[in-house]
Amino acid sequence: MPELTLYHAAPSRSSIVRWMLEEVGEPYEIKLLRLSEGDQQRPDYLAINPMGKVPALKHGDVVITEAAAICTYLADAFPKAGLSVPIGDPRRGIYLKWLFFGPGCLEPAVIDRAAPRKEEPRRAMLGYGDFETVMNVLAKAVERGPWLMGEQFTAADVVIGANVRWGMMFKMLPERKEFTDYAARIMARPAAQRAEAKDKEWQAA
Ligand SMILES: N[C@@H](CCC(=O)N[C@@H](CS)C(=O)NCC(=O)O)C(=O)O
Repeated sequence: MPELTLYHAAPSRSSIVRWMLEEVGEPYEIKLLRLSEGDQQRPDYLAINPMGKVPALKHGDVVITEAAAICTYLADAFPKAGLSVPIGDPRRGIYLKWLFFGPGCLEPAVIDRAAPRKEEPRRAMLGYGDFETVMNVLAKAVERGPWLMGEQFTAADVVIGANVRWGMMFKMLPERKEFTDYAARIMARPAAQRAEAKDKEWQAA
C-alpha cells in the first residue's frame, strides 16, 4: 500500500499535486471525487478536508491540504527528487517567495480579472496590488529560464507553472512570449505529460 494518497478530481487544482507526485516519483494512490456529485461535501471527506475542497494529501497519518503547501511538503519530504531548496541554502527565501506568490498573488490576480468585483478595490487593499504588476513581475522571473530558480526545477515551478499553463489555456493570461516559452518548457517535462495523460484517461472513462 502506498503511503501517499491524493484526494483528486480531474481537472482541478488537485491536478497540480498529481503533477508534483509524478515529479517526486514515489508510489501513490488516488481517491477520485466527483465534484459535480458533491463528494467534497460528504461527511467522510469533510473529516479529511473541512474546506470541502480538493486537493488533500494523506501521508501516513498526516493530512495536508492547500495545493502549494502540499507541493512544498512533498519537496521537503522526498529530498532525493531534488525539487526543494533546503533550509540553510541562501536561495531558500527566493524559493519560498515563489511558492507563496502562486496562491497569494498570481491566482487571486487572475481570478479577480476573470470575475471582476463590482467596485474597483484600491491597489493597496489587494495583496497582489494589480494585475499588470503581477504579470510583469512573473514575466521577468521566467524570462531567463529555464526555471524560476535558474537551472534547478523546483516545487515552485509546479505551483507557478500550473497556474501559468491553466491561465494560458483559458486565455486568462496575456499571450506574452515569456509565458508561452515557460509553458512549453513545462509541457516538455515527462512528469507533466504523464500527469496530464492519466487525468485525460479518467475524464474519457
Ligand atoms: N485554496 C485551495 C483551493 C482548492 C479549490 O478551490 N479546489 C476546487 C477545485 S479547483 C474545489 O475543490 N472545488 C469544489 C467546491 O468548492 O465545491 C488550494 O489551493 O488547494
